[in-house]
Amino acid sequence: MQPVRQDPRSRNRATQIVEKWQQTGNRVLLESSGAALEVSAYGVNMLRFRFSPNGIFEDDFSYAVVQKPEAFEGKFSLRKVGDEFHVLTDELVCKISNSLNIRIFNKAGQLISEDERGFFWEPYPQKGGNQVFNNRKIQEGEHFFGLGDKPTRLNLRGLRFENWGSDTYGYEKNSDPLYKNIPFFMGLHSGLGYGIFFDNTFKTRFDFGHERSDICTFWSEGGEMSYYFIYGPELMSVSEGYVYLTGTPELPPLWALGYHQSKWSYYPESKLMSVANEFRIRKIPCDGLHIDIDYMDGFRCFTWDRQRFPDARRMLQDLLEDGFKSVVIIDPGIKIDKDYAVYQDAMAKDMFCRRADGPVMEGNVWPGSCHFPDFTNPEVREWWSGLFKDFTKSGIRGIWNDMNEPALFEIGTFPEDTRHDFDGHPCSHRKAHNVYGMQMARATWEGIKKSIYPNRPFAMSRSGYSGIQRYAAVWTGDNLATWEHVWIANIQIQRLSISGLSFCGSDIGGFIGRAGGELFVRWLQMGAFHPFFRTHYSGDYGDQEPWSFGDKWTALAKKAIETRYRILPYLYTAFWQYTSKGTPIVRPLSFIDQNDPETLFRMDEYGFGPDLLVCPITKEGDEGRLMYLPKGIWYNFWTDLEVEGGEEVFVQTSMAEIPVFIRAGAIMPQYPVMQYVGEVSFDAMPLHIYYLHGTYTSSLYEDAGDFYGHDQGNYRLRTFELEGFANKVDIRQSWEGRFNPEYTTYKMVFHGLPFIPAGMLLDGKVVMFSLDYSAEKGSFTMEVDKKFEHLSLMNLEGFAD
Ligand code: MIG
Repeated sequence: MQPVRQDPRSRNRATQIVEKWQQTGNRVLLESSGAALEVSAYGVNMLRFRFSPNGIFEDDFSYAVVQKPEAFEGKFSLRKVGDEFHVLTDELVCKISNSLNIRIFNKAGQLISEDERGFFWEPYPQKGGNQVFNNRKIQEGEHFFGLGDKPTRLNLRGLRFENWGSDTYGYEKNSDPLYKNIPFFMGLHSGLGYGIFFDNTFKTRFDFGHERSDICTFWSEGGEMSYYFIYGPELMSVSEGYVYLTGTPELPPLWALGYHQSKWSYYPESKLMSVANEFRIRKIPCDGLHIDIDYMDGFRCFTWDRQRFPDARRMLQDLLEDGFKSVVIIDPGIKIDKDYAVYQDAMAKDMFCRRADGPVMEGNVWPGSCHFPDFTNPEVREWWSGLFKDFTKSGIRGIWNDMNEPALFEIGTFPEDTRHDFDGHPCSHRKAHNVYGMQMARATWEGIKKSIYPNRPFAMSRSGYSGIQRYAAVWTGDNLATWEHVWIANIQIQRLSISGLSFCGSDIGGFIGRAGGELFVRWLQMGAFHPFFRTHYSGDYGDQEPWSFGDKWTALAKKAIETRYRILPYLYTAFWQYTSKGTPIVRPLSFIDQNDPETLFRMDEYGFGPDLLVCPITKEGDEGRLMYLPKGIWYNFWTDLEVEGGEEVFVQTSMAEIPVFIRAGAIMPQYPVMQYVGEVSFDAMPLHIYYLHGTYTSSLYEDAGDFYGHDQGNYRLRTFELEGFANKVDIRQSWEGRFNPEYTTYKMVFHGLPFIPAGMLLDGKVVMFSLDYSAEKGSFTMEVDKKFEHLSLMNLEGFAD
């Protein structure tokens, strides 16, 4: 092997000529000056780049990526063209220079992304490895998005970040790092969107033109320079491509999309039960009740405090009968206590992390001195999963993984020398830190999945690495009860969602401090349009239940939660799209219309599922606000007023609602209000039809809302095609799957019809119908058998045609 030549700037890079090149299947290998580059194809728009300073690659193992290049069957070839090497798919041309510099073009010849210095490294002997870098040029007008939970403005241009999962109690705007480690970002310039996933679990850093305004760099304190390049050009498909690589989650149980109430902590039993009763008495819908650490016996995981909860099983069953699903918290720290069964078992089986010099690693958390399972060891995960068997059979339906950054009191996290198995690739905490939380969530999810089968599991996690979405919903941690935090939560949820983590939410009302009624209600109104909808608070500053702020606010809180229950079938359909195709549920405006330059600068408004547009109110006293609607026609969700998008408008609301719009052409299913998922069955499914002069396609996905029947075809996916004319509207319905919901008819509500309906054809036949007219909204309602394939509603003129 040739010695690596020193770069004048003291950093190393390949500087000579590519002396070897070869292709094997979907992989290409180039060697230059002792360094090596492997390029492989994962899809026509998806390439992976791996570099090695000395020609030796690590064992190819990833906790994040679930795909293999072998699965890609399209064209992939290598050509030597003059001084360069070209790697080609049907969509991409990647040009590699002799010094292994890379430029990537689409097939139209447009430059998508290019290296500046490209790959280089710095020997890091004191840590036993290299720091690996990648430098790229920022293109003119380029915007950057992604990176998970960063609490900062949406466009990352000009900023610099670090990924090192941390317990950031009371974080603020621009705090960094936070709990999650998602080394994935997207770039957009000249209408070309792409993404880069840097699959490296060491501490990683990203700079989007902060140090040098036209340079984007990402680097790591160890491991390999291995990254995936995903081309869109649509940002939405880049985000989907990332989820394709890192894995889709299972569909959650429908109840988990309902409202959740949480506090640190509801205890004893009588307190928890009175909160539950209060929901039912006041008729405020609620599905999830969260039980925080004080249920444990001296903070010992998998135990109950018998004084506070004398008969957990009976209590949990009573709650289930009343429609409440209990979610209990679990921590990674296992109390050092020789009389505690979980501790004894773990010690006997050698399940805990050890220090480099041998002893079991010890750290302080809630229970006092603890040891910590090494979740990066498959045997430990198996053991941990097994602990849920007895624990959940009492009636627990969800598990909440906390403190899994991992967090320690006093010293923050594990000492660097702590050893980890890393699935058979032994390493120190420097490499395992950022995946520890994900592997805990994985073991928990597998445990609860097995133990409550055939019910679907629900798990949530505070920390996580790329791929965490396969195992858990996430929340944004210990925020504050301030107006600024409504703004922060709004951005974090958009960012998490495009970073593969659509099942996300914030602690509504703020975890630390106490919201007033108005702040609480405004936050709740936004949370009703976030995928995970939970109020949680620390309990140190006063109550934060929907009825804690006086009657006026209680009524408004109730209305916000009821709205959530109405839109559940729409949201569930968006979840189906997410879990099957990776489509982000929440989408920034730039993901809705990236060719409209105005959207690139917006971050308050966001899309919720395919057809809703939401704009939270983040200032005290405001009863309306300026917002931007993407191009097209929109209906005010509350008043039915039509608005033409493409410009900023002032939207008047009240304390009762925040601005919400629905896209013209959409057909939106809604449930009647219920107190919890499945409480009532109904005969007529409300379908809201928003007239459009033109065509539009909507879907409705349904299944049992729980269990695994949908894997065997027991689901129903309906497609509605709307076509609107001046005097007529056509709706064509088709479906697949054999799930047959109980309702027999649709209660169709037509919004914005430009004509008065006088005749109807159902599957070609003239039928009699009766219409209800609402003068307030100008909408028409009628009931129709759910099995139609083609419905035409028209005015007299249209009928005469
Ligand atoms: O050190 O379990 O973010 O949601 O209520 C605090 C108690 C530990 C931090 C979590 C928070 C939870 C709290 N936990």
